[in-house]
Amino acid sequence: MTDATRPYPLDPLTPDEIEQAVAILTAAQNLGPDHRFAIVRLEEPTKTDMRGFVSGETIPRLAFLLILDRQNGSVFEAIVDLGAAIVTSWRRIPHDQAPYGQPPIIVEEFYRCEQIVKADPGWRAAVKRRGLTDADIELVQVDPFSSGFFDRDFERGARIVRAVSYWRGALKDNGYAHPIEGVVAVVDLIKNAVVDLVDEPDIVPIPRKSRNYHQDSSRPPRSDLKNLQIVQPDGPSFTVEGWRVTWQNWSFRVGFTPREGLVLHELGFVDQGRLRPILFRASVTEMVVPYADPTANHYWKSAFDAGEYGLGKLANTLELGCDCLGHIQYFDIPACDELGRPYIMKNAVCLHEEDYGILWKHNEFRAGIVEVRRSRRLVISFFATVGNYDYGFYWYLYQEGTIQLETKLTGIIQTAAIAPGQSYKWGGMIDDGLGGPTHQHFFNVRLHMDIDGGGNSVSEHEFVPRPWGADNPYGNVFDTTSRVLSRERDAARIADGTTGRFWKIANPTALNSVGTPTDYKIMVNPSPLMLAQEGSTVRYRGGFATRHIWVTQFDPAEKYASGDYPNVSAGGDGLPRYSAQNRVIENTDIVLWHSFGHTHICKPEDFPVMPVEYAGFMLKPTGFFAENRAMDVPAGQADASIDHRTPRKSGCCKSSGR
Ligand SMILES: [Cu+2]
Repeated sequence: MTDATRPYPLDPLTPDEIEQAVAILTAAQNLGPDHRFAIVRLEEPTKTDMRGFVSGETIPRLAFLLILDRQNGSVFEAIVDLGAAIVTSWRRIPHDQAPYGQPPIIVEEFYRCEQIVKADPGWRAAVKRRGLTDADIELVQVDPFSSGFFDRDFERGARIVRAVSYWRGALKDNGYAHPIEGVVAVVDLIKNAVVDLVDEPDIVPIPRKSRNYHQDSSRPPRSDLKNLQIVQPDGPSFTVEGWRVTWQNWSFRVGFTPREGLVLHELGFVDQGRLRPILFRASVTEMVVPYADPTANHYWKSAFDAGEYGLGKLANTLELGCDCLGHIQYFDIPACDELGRPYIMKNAVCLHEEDYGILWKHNEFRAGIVEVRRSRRLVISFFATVGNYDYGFYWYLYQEGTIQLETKLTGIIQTAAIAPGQSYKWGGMIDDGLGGPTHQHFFNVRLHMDIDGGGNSVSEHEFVPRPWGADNPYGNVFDTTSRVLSRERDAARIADGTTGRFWKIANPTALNSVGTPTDYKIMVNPSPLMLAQEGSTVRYRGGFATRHIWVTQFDPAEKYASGDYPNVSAGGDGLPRYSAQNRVIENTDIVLWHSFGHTHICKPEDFPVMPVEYAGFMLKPTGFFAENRAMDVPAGQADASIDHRTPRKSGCCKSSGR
């Protein structure tokens, strides 16, 4: 245990620590006004380090810093030991050698890109050919889109974005209703110049119909919605001490990184008086959105929103009553801006409880026993806005031991201008002259498993009908196959709903009440894989999305499904590379990675802002506990939220005789 003045080893860096890390590195490496702090975060201790910590060892507080020299494009990774006040590692990243790769796009580049584009005579001429005036250009929205990679001279080793533009009638006008088709400026953010310009010969008119969503501009709101309040008069059932949360036998620690956003550390469940580990660390390490339109404005679009922008860096400040309803506990996240100054991301992570319908129920008519329990779940979430899209990441913990991740996809779709009288070949029409290109969204969650501590193994199971025979005389028998995935290459797997294929993560040395290894199963949803062709650059860059399940032997250097530097990378890094080592993954320290997503065919209902689409998965106890672990949930605990002024002695959830 730590005292209150010292951070727990997994706690995010404090503002003071961020300031110290920046100062130590700046002095040691003589950093100047052109150096940018692309990422500053805790360099986390490993599971082994943490076991040492529990038995009394001290763990140094380390900061990881990613530095970009915007003068010459050099990139450096540094580790600073805060206790010793020294730089323990300073390494140049060979971004100029294949497979290349760049730090994420930083906020100042969003603004710089717009200035560079609008000052470029070629681009100005191209948009004027489409009917824009100098005054119109002032209001044009320029999106610095991560560029993808096609092995062209101006891409190799360069720090580029591809800029697409939108006409706007006013500053608050929704530009995505007015795409400027056929014009793409490739902007080199080190040379501060447009290095390539696409200006298609065929002019598609810019759709001018306004499609806005902000409150002053949209239709009058419906008037028949009554007030809904969530009341917890006795306060919430969770306890928060620093970054540690306990609730209904669950225990975990909140973490946060610039790239991943929310991280759950040391997630476990107290069972028979013992805290039993389940996950050492869980986070979404990448997501990619490849587009399926081959034309100039779209073929290269494949945003890797974690590695090319940073889900944590783009986290929203959440608002009570709007983003979150009920009794909310917010976490403010210490962060570092690109000039190396610490700041606080207010209300970036939200923690609250939700009623979730029925947990379990039985109505025994003979004896007159009616027992029903209401389910409560703990929600820990954050929202990131990456350009046009907004993504919510919601972890749910349930009282009987289930863990769920639900991602929420909303915001504004990418759009394309369509010539009058034509339909959109590569997507769906959403309004006159306006289409939405077909695309996919792939998330990848990294689950560093810790089922009951010790080594873990993953097994694959399927349901198969048993042939007729002496042991199946009525034809009703079917079997569940079981095979342990023993090597990494054998563990890059595809889901199959027709056979109900599923995977268990077990601790082979911890036996449960019926004598088998304790385990959890991962329940994956029907979910597409990458549909881009073998040999396409997006498939190579987003290789993690070609399989639903990957299992790797833990290596602290293997943190992200797409590798360390997906931005302007030729690809090949991340899970396909990790997995190709074919290490042993049986009864050892393993990481389970799951790719899941959504294939999005755009439709009128997606505009001007699309209603939330969901994707996700669950981890369920399947032999981890000795019985339904929620049998001890009390009856009637929801009554108070119905009417707390006159608490009922017995209510609908109570056992009642007839
Ligand atoms: Cu979409």
